[in-house]
Amino acid sequence: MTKLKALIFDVDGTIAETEKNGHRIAFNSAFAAAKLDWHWSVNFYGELLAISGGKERIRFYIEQYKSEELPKEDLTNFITTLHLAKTKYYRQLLEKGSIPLRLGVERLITEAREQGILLAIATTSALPNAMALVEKFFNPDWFEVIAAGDIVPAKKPAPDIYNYVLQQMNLQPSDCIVIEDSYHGLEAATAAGLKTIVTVNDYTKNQNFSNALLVLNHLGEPEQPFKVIQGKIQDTSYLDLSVIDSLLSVN
Ligand code: XBP
Ligand code: MG
Repeated sequence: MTKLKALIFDVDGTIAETEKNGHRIAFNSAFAAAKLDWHWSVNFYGELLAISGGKERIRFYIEQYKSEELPKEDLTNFITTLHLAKTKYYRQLLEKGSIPLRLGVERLITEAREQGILLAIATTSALPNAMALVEKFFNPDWFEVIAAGDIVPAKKPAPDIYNYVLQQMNLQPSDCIVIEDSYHGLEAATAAGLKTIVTVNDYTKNQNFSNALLVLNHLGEPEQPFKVIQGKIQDTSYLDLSVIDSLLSVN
């Protein structure tokens, strides 16, 4: 009998590799459309990911690197307009299929639906971006709550977005497992009392995941086994609900 009631998914870097080939490209397209000669390379964007949230990331970049170029008074409007354009480009990239799901995500979500395990999303990304991804690959109705962007005052690593999801679902942290990809995400979930499985990617593979239940390179498939980076797990090649349950019973 399963103890698990809900799976809570992060979006960016977890459900899909959205950062390098999605958000980053969209930011650069928005900069070009605004006639700004700004360009965020793959490596530089990795550094900028220390700042959660697209609007916050643009503001940080301007303050650190471009403070001479822009008037201070309407900076917030300027950032909002730039970010709206970025959202448009990001959604176009998703719609045309440039950003595939990560390995094992569709399988695990299908299994959860079949077994009556609830699903939720907790992301720092703006709601239109999260919705575009859910609509492309899934169906918003499959998720009890899609918590995104500015719905809470403080973004990850603050626990707000996870606390919000728990409140909306009326569940306890011990009822749920979070799937995340980053240190910020893990810290947010942990601070909300939630246990977390991390699937790393190129941007996050060297981060500190000592608070995670398990760290994998991806969720795996029967024919495409995951690598266990941290933690103990039964002899299996992919993460399914029975593996999650067995993890919960020993932790
Ligand atoms: C990732 C983020 C987001 C995206 C950009 O959050 O920090 O800011 O990089 O998205 P998570 P927006 O991994 O929690 O989903 O431009 O829409 O903010
Ligand atoms: Mg993430």
